[in-house]
Amino acid sequence: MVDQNAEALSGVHFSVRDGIELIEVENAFAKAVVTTHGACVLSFTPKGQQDLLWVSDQSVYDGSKPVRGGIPVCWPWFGQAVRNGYPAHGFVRNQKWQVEKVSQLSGGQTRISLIVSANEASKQYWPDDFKLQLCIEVGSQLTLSLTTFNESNDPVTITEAFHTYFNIGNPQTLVISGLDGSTHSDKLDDNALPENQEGDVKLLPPRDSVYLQQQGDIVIHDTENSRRIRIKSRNACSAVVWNPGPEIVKGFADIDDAAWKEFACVESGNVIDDFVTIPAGAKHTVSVQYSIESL
Ligand code: TA6
Repeated sequence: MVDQNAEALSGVHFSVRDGIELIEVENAFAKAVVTTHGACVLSFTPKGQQDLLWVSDQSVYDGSKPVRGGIPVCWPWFGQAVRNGYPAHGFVRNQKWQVEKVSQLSGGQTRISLIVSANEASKQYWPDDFKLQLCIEVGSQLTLSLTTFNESNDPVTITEAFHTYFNIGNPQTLVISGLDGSTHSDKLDDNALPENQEGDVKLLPPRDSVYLQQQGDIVIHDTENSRRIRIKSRNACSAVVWNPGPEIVKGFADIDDAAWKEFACVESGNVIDDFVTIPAGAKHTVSVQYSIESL
């Protein structure tokens, strides 16, 4: 249940939609909506701007699966499950997280801290004791910090990502810069060997691209919406760029066939060979900051 003090905080409102809890924030900088189901940020709209994020109209809010869109948290593995029957992108995005604290910072930003710990459901997939904390800061930028506390007696190896669905104007003209020098491979191009990424990346033709050892800011040039979206990250070595396009989208029950044009997934974290090993009793934090620049 939510901390009663949090309820009293101005500009923070708790509600339920179908079967999941929503936390609605409005402060001097922006509006945002977060669900405790998967600790997923569903919306972030800075004052005078369009929503940074995209959520499918076909999303399910009954808690049976992650909401399609926003910023799903992929942990403790990214991508296809390690074993048959295990959920893709890990299990925490389909678990109910607890509200640890909601506070207003001296600058007027709103900070929400959500946690999930090892539980009976997680033990079927992941034997180790852990605590996972997501700190979300809503200001003129949106900042997320995901901290893994290894509470087991052994080192633990994870992969992780913020699987962010950005609201975009036109996939034909969208360009992504800042991936130069990383090692690129694409799931849709089975034959291609990993290669050094040179130059900007377009969203089309459809891609499911991983960029390992990526460094520096990533910028999404959303010219149709007269904006750039800047992604600054800390302790994230990987980026992923995904758009299903008009054919692959048909395999997603919770994405309308025409809606592939509305979003670009640009994900930040540590995936595949960029895995992270956390010593027993230690912790690891990966974070991203999203900001919108008008053209
Ligand atoms: O990050 C890209 C990706 O791994 C794609 O291959 C596609 O499967 C997408 O994630 C969505 O995965 P989901 O499990 O959320 O349907």
